[in-house]
Amino acid sequence: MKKSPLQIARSWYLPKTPAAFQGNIVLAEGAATESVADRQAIKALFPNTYGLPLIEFQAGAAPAHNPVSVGVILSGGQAPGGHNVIAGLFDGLKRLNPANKLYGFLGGPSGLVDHKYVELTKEVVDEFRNTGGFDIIGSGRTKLEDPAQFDRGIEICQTLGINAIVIIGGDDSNTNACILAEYYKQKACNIQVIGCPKTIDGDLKNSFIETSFGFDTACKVYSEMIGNIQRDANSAKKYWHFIRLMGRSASHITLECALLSHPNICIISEEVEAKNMTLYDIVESIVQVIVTRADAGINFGTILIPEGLIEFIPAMKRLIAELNDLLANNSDFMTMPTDDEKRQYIKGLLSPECCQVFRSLPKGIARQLTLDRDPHGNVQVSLIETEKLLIEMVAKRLAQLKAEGIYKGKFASIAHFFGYEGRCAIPSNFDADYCYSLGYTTAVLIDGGKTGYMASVRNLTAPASEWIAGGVPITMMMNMERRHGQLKPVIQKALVNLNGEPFKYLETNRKEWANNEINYVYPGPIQYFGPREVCDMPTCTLLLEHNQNI
Ligand code: FBP
Repeated sequence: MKKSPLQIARSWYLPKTPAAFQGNIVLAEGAATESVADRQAIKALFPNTYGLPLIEFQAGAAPAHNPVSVGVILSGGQAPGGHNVIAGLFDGLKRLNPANKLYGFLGGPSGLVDHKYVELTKEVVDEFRNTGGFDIIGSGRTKLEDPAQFDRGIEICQTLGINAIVIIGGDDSNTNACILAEYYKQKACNIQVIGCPKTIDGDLKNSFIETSFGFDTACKVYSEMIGNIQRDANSAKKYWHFIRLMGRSASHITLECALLSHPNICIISEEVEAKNMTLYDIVESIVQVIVTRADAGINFGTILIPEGLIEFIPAMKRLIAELNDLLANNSDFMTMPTDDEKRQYIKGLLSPECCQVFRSLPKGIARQLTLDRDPHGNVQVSLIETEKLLIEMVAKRLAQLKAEGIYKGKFASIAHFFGYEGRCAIPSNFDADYCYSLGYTTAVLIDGGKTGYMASVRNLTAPASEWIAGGVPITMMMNMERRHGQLKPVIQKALVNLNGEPFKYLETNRKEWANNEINYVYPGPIQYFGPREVCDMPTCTLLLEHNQNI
C-alpha cells in the first residue's frame, strides 16, 4: 500500500504520555461514588457496578501481572485517534506481560455478537500508529442491549480466553459498556468491561473526563476550512456562507470553531433553547446582521450553524419528541409506500400544536424529521439540511425588507456541511498523545482487575508528562432519559454550558465579529512538526474551561 510522505513521517511519532507511565503503577482508590442524577433508579439497575470508587494511577511497587487476553471494539462514528487508543492499549498490555493478547472485534459491537474478530499483533498495530480512521477493525452502531447478545459475547470470550472487553465509543456506546459490565459481573463470568471516551462531538465530558478524543482534530480541520472560506469571502466579497457543522445535539464543535475563526454569526443551540427562540427569531437575528453589513456596503459573511439546532428550538423539540414516540417500532409507518401517505398519516396522529409546526416546515425538512432513528433512538440530525432551511427563510425575509425599502444589499448564499471531512483526519499531536494515553490507561485498569470503568486522563492543558491517569465508574455519569418512548439509563450528555467561559468568550466578542470582516482568523491546517504553540495546543474550549487565555 502506497503511503504519503506525511503518513511515513507520522509512523515514527512517539506519543507523549503522563510521567506515571514510566515506572510501576498502583491503583489508588478514592471514596465511593454516586450517579449524577436518578440515584435510586440507577442503583437498582446496576447493583453490582454502582458506587465504585474513583481510581488514580500512582507510582508504587509492581504487583504481579497475570496474563490476560483482551477484545477491543470501536463503536459509533469515527473520531481521529482511535488507532492510537488501540496502539496504547497494545503497548500497555505487552509491557505489563508480554504474554498478553489483544483481539479486535470487527465492524463494531456486532463483531462481538457475530464472533467476527482478528488478532491484533505488533505487525498489524504498527501499520496504524498515529493514523486517522477506524479501519484497523472497522466500527458500527449496533446497540448491545439484549441478554442474548451478551451471552453470544460470553461464548466468544470463552473460546478465545478473553478476560476483558474494551469499548471505545461515545455516550451511548459507553452506556452499553456499563450495561455489559453489570451483566457479566452478575453472571460471575470473569469478563471485565472498560470504556474509552470517544466522539468528535465533545459531549462526553465531566469533571473527570475533560474531553472526548477526536474533538480537537475535527475542530481544527473544520476551522481550517472555515478560515479558508472567510478569506475567499473577503476576497470575492459576494457570498454569504451558511456552514452547518457536525456535533449531533451539542454545539461544542460550532463554538470551538467560532473561537478559532471568528465568524460573523455563530448560532448555539443551547442558547436558542434557553432563550425560547423560534425559527423566526433565529432568522430575524441573522437578517439583522446581514442588513447592517449591507448598509456598510458589505454583502458577504459567514454563519456557523450547529447540526443539532432544529432539536433545540422548543416547538421543534416538542415535535421531534412526539415523532420519536409515534415512530418507535411503528411498522405501519415504515411500510407505507409514498412520502405523501406518510405525511398524511403523521399529521393525523400529531397533537394540534405539533401538527401546526410540522405543516409550517418545507416538505423536504419535514420528511427528514421522520427518517429512521439511529439504533439508540436519536434523530439523525446529520441528514437534516438546516443550513438550506435557514437560507430559504432568510432570502424570503430579505426580499420582504427589500420591497419595504429597508434592505438595499445583494444576497447570494452558499450552503456547506462539514462533518465527515474531519472524522478520519490524521490525529493532531494532542489527540495522538491523548488517545495513546487513554489506551495505555485502559490496559492498566484491566491489569488491576477493574470493570465498569471509563479510562480517564486529566489535567490536559498541562504538558503530557503532567497528565493524571485513572478510571471513573461509568454509573457515576448516568441518569434516566426517555429513549424509543421508554425511560432508560444513559450517560448524561454534556451540552454547552451557557455560564461557562467558552460561551462567555463568544458572547463578549460576537458583536464585533458580526460587523467587521477584519476580525476573521485564518487558523490554517493542523501542523504536526514545529513549535509547541503551533503543534501542541489543546482546544480553546479546554483552555478557557481551565481559565487560561486563548
Ligand atoms: P458518535 O456520537 O458515535 O461519536 O458520532 C458522532 C457523529 O459524527 C455525529 O456528529 C453525527 O451526527 C453522527 O455521528 C453521524 O452519524 P453517521 O456516521 O451514522 O452518519
